Amino acid sequence: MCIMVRKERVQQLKKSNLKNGPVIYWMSRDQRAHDNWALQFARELSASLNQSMAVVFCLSPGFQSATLRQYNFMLKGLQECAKDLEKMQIPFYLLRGEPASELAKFSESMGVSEVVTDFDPLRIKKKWKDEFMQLAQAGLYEVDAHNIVPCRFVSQKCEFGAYTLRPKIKRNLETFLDEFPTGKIQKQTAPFSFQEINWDEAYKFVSADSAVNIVDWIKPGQAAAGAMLSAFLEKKFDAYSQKRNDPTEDVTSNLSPYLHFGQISAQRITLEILVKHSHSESAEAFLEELIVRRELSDNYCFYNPYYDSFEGFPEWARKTLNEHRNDEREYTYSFAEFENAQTHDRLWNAAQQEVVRTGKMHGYMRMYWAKKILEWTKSPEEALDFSIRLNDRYQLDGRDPNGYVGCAWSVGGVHDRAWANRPVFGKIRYMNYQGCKRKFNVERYMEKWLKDS
Ligand code: FAD
Ligand code: FO1
Repeated sequence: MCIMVRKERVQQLKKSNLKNGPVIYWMSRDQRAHDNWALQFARELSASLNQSMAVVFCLSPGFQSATLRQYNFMLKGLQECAKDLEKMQIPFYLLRGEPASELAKFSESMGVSEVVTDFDPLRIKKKWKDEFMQLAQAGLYEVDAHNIVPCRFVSQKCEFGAYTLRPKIKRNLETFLDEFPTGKIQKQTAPFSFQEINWDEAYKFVSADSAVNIVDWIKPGQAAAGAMLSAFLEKKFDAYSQKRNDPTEDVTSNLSPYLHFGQISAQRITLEILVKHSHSESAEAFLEELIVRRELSDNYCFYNPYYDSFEGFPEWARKTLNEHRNDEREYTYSFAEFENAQTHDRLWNAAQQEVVRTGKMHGYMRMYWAKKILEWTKSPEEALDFSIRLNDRYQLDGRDPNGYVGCAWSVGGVHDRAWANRPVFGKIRYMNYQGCKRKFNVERYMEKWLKDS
């Protein structure tokens, strides 16, 4: 089988020290058996080397303080992914511990010559890959299975905003929106074999914080992701362009937890939309978010090492926030007061209750929610820290480039422009209760999320 995966998706990070040996796909970000370019590349590479192939996932305990809510969603999805792979005759191994050393040990024990892993712009993944390359003899390829237009290819710098990245994505979209090859079943060969995985053991191993409960309104896994997409396209899509910013309306896709864990491919979603709804206003609005905004987040995190700190903000934003550091804060709250929705603002408290209860705050409220944290904390650094920590603790889709950018946009004007100067915010875009009131029925939203609290 020749290599069909576009070379722009593939980055060889390290040449192998071994002449031959089996291939593994070190799965991390894109946790799915179908529509996965990293898996596809590993299959093509192993076939071209006439070697066998397996998939390996390493469970990292306490991954950036993820709680039971996120680990449950991920583990249920991995369990389904392992079954899908077995139907394709591809063995799946679940390792536990420090990923770099566990993968190096596994590779050495199996004589693995090439490891393929998926692209992820976050610092922790770069650390894992660098450590792995220090420890292992095997070569390392990285394949961008998350972005439709590969992050490294579409731009080689940190973009100012959607307006600078959008044309680069648009002119390449047609080329990279290709159909996924239907993976033919390959025979399973040594040294890999099918593993009986004790998933209950895996749960115990992560020993995640159960104070943040599992949510039951959304079912984890690849099949449920497909069902969520179909339901969105059939029932909500037409209203999306008009009502997507109204948190009292349920018209957004609810696909972000699946996209975060890679349980569904953005490319698959786009291909489905272009078949069923191309050139509608909703398609335009939705694909702007799904492709431009989402891939802009990867661009920011990949090219800006300070993606989760004040230093990462644009110069104009740091300047204006510094000028207003000593402005009087009418209210200031501790992390616990925010977490327990104990501010003076019932609308803000309602948004916090929504994410504590459901694991997913409406996108429009996330902007208001984070901007009020800027207004009611001692410093922009504390505001960014609180918003990221609260976001990642309660959101199912947390710990994602979209979240670091969402918080940095709200608090530090990333990808935004300067607005009229005002206390505390300086020229950072301001949002307030009155603005929400003009946009949607705030009473209805508060009624829904504050009742029996
Ligand atoms: P839909 O409107 O159906 O959008 C479909 C997909 O497009 C989303 O799943 C997402 O992948 C992408 N998308 C939509 N809006 C954005 C956006 N503004 N930026 C980047 N991609 C977008 N998104 C996360 O995935 N994880 C987070 O932790 C996260 N934290 C955020 C924090 C703040 C302060 C803000 C302002 C935004 C945050 N977002 C985050 C972005 C956005 O709010 C969510 O992606 C969206 O609400 C998810 O719901 P949905 O899938 O129903 O959205
Ligand atoms: N990736 C892994 O390779 N191993 C893990 O154990 C792991 C746990 C985890 C828990 C919560 C969460 O939100 C993400 C987690 N990830 C893990 C990373 C995830 O796969 C994504 O790659 C990144 O979070 C997004 O870039």
